[in-house]
Amino acid sequence: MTKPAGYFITLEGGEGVGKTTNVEFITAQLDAAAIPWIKTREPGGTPLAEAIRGLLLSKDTDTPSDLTELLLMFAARAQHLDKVIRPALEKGTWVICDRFTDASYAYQGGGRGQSETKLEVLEQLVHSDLQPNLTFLLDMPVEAASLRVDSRGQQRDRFEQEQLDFFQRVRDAYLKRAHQHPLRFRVVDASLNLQAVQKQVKDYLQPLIDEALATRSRA
Ligand code: Z5A
Repeated sequence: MTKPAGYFITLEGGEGVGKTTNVEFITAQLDAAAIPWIKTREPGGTPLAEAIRGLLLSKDTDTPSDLTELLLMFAARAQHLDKVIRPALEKGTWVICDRFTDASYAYQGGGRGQSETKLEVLEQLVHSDLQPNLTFLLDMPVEAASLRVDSRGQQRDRFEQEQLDFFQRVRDAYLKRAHQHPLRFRVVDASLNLQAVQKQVKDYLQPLIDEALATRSRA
């Protein structure tokens, strides 16, 4: 009997749309169904990848060129996949990841203007064999999301200090990705109150949980 592989779920969206908040909500749903999970994030998720994250988000190092930024995102991702994501999925553990490759298409592609060809080459190189089973795109107008970030009262990192037109290009690129991959993406209206957002997330998540429970009961 082969052990069922875990599901790979990613959360995407611009700054402050509620990804971290909804990672917690999803893991609570998995706990309720006794499904094993880990939560992780990008860039980051391993000591080396977290060190790369520190360099990428810092305002104090010399500013990376757009190509350097893109390559560092995928370098961190390769490490994260090898050390954390693939081993967990192979054990049957679900992986809930705050951002993944769609963020590179949105930020380095849409935001910085790196070509889709470069992104596709790196995606092929790093994870041609693996895509998320489900991607939540938390979508809302960039002005309102920016107010949420301000309300946290923390210092803005190197990405968060970009202007609204940058975040509008990021949002547009995410919506384009969702349109190109309709089977994998679920677009959630993140501008609603938390209860309404979590109802949408739960409605989209439940079929996967039901499928996993049915597989378990047949095993
Ligand atoms: N990046 C990249 O460029 N390329 C890549 O390939 C990858 C990443 C993987 C770090 O990401 C940066 O890396 C990111 C893009 C780049 N920079 N930006 N911008 P990050 O995910 O760590 O950074 P972030 O997007 O800024 O995440 P965040 O600030 O932690 O936001 P969030 O997780 O989406 O939101 P939150 O913390 O859950 O919620 C924000 C606040 O809103 C908080 O006070 C909540 O209580 C509140 N909230 C949440 N939901 C609601 C609702 N529904 N109503 C009202 N208030 C709410």
